[in-house]
Order: sequence, then C-alpha cells, then structure tokens
Amino acid sequence: MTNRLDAVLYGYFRSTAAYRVRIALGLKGFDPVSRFVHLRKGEQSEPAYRTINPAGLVPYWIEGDLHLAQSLAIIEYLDEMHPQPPLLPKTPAGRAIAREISLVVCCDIHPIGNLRVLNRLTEMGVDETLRARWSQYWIEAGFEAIERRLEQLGAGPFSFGEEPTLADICIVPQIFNARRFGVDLSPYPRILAIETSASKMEAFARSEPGRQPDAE
Ligand SMILES: N[C@@H](CCC(=O)N[C@@H](CS)C(=O)NCC(=O)O)C(=O)O
Repeated sequence: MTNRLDAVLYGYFRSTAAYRVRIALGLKGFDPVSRFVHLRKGEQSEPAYRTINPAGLVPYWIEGDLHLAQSLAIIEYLDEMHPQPPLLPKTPAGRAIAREISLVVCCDIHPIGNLRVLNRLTEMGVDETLRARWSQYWIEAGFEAIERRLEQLGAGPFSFGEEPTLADICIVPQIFNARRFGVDLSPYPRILAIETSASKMEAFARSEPGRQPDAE
C-alpha cells in the first residue's frame, strides 16, 4: 500500500542513487510525484534542471520549502520524519556499521563510476573496454570490503537480520550497476543473498529500474 506524499522526487530509472531513495520511500509506504531527468540525453546539464539542482545530479527532493540533494541525506531525512519502519539498526554500533556499508557504496564505489566521470574518461581517450574495466575494478574493491563485513555480521536474510536497513538500500542498486558493467558476482555470496531477499519485498521490486515509467 502506498500513501501520497506532498513531495517531488527527481530521478532517472538507471540512477542507482535515485534507486536508493525509491527503495526507502517504498519501505516507508510513500509514493511521491516523480519527475524524470534523462541523464543520457544530458538533461541534468540543461538550465531548466540546473535552476532546480545546481549540482546537476539526481536524485533531488523537494518537499515544501525543503530542497535536498544527496541520496543518503534524503533517506535519513525520510527516516527521521517517518520513523516506521526504521531504516537504521537499534544500537549505535549497528547504526555506525550500516553507515559504513552505505558509505562504501556511496563514497568509495559510486562516484568513481558515475556518468560524468565515465564521460570525462571518454573525453580523455579511454575506450569503452577500459572504462568498463575501470568500473569493475572499483566495484570489486568495494564489494570485497562489504562481503567481509557481511561475513562478520553473520546475520541474514538482510545485513542486520530480518529487516532491511540503509545498508541493504545501498547494496541492492549497486548490484544492478555491477551487472551492467559485467562484474563477476560469484565471489560475493552474502551480497547476492541480500539481493535475493530484497527481490521478495514489494518496496525493492517496485523500485527496480526496469519498472520505472521512464525505463527504456
Ligand atoms: N552522492 C550523490 C550522487 C548523485 C549522482 O551522482 N547521481 C548520478 C546518477 S546515479 C547523476 O546524476 N549523474 C549525472 C552525471 O553524472 O552527469 C547521491 O548519493 O545522491
């Protein structure tokens, strides 16, 4: 069941950062108005969108006077405003570890393989095969760290047991991205198990890129 939220989410079906926010909204039972920014066509760089978000990135969140960029900031804002179900574990250590996993995805993996970075590599003469290897390399480095952490946590079916948290919200879209770049996921059974668990939940399933209205 979804509830209308008086807010607008700017996104793009294949944006993993927007995908994170869609999952969080789904878990909270919200369905805001969606606007689509076609990143491949460069709409993020056009003045019409730059006046909305000067950073020229998605996701972007507008709710009344609040204009907010950065998926993690948006998700934590939603979690504070609508605490049920909680998206962070109960203990301070658990919350810190959930943020650690999220930051591996959002700081150590995602920015290095972002569209604007890949475009810059193209401008510098790097061909498609090498660009894919570049992305694979950084995804594998990050997934290696996350897999080891998930082994320590030993929980399941999600990172912190029965309920998904911010960690899973960040991991699942990154798996989608890893597949796009042809990463061999067999060394990461714990990460793959989270994807399997997530696929059974409506909030995750409805957020998949292929199910978005702007999907191609
Ligand atoms: N750290 C930001 C990253 C936002 C971001 O880089 N979004 C990508 C799509 S996943 C984007 O808009 N890229 C446009 C571009 O690279 O030109 C967040 O988590 O929201």
